[in-house]
Amino acid sequence: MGEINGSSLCLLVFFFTASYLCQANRYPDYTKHPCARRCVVGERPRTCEYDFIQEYYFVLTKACYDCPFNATDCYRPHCVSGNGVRRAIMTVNRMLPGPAIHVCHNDTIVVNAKNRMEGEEGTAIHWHGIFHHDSQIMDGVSMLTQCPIPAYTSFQYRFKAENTGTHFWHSHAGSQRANGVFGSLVVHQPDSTNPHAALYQHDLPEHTIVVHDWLKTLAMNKFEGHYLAGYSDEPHSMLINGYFESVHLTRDTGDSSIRALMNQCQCVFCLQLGESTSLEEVKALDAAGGISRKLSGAVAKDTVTVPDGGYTVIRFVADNPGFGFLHCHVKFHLSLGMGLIIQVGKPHEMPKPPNNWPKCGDWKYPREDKNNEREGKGNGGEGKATGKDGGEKKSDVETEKQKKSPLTNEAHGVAITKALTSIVFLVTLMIL
Ligand SMILES: [Cu+2]
Repeated sequence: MGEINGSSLCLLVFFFTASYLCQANRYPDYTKHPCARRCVVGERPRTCEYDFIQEYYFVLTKACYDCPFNATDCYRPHCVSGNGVRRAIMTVNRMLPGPAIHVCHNDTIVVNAKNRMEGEEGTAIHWHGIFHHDSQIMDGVSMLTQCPIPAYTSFQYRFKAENTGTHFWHSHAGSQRANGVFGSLVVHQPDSTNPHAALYQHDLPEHTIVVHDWLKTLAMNKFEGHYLAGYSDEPHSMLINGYFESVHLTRDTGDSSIRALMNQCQCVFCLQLGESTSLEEVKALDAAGGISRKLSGAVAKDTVTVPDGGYTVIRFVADNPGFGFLHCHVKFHLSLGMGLIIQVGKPHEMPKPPNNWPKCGDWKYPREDKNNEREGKGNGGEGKATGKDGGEKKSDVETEKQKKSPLTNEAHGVAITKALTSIVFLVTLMIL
């Protein structure tokens, strides 16, 4: 993930688990969701449903009463206090971070994502860290695995919590994540199967901490300002669970302990070579035996940090047919082209979407309608004579392709563009 240098477009989320957290009970209580339970071996998996209402919102609304002057008011329902600077934001259920999802391994997560952003951009929710075997179409990557969810429509995500761990969810459309659309997603397991169980005295949903960067303006202001007017790309604040304050943690005092799960931003094999590193240099270094590998017991990650001017070697098993988006999690860098689509398997090997799966993409008049126009059968009988030129045939071919492919035409365009521009990506990806 590693979004420490960017503006709020760059989101840095660390999850810690701690047995003591000041005022832990003050957050809206998704920790009391029926699925946020102690996991037991042999228990029947549950279906865990959540409603996500995504809308424009604001820091320090009337719901905050006298916040920040009366600190207690800052913890009222629907009060988002941020860093104390009033600004428009985007939220899910008027919370920052959004609802925390805590489930047990193999539960089914159902999220009814409702886009209530007033006639503006579409959205999609990505479940960062979830493998999505056989549910790859639920990965929530806008214009890759699904069309954006238009305003005032909804989309139901449904997938199995197949891999345990401390993950998070976030919007994968535009700059919405930086504007507040994210939250934690923890897949728990019984103590007896948890290799880290001995590290905890208490492993409770209310001890999840989300640390994230924050802006005092809409992310677009920062983002466009950076590229077009030389603004800094640094974030203005760091927030902890959406609040601008310190959180007190204690270490090993009595029955308290800090158990940090920093499953992001740790380098396993990183070597910084200089101001820049070419692929050829990395290959030459590897050929000379200069890159060691840990092929057993390596830390499993969904995000790694690439040192500035250096490289990172990653390895993964391509056992999940579908289209995956490998990209820099720093929005500024992604926009420069640091992203590519990885296709695993052939289209016929990929999970098929339901029949009524929403489609998106370009549209133009189909040929039969144009023929009707030419023959005077269309509106007014004055359709322009387009003839049977190659352009029309191409259009038909494209339409057929679009029917067959799980990707839209536009998504293919994005794929090609990203693949080409990824040449500047300083990550050396080596599938060993
Ligand atoms: Cu992500």
